[in-house]
Amino acid sequence: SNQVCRLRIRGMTCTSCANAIETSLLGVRGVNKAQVALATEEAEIHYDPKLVSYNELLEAVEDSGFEAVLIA
Ligand code: 9UX
Repeated sequence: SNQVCRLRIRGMTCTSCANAIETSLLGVRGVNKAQVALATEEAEIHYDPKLVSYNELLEAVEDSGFEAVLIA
């Protein structure tokens, strides 16, 4: 199955930041698609909730050096 969530990401200052976060998210098992927008500070993530949790998505962003919170 597939689900979409959005995260607010703090701390990005350039396009490479956004690309690094996308790469990090895409490396998580169960993530099918990840788009990070610098201008809006938002990430849109398509994932299988049977394979990956919100917390793992947040951790993937934080491991690449940025803060993330779920957008309700
Ligand atoms: Mo370049 Mo963006 O080091 O933080 S990746 S500014």
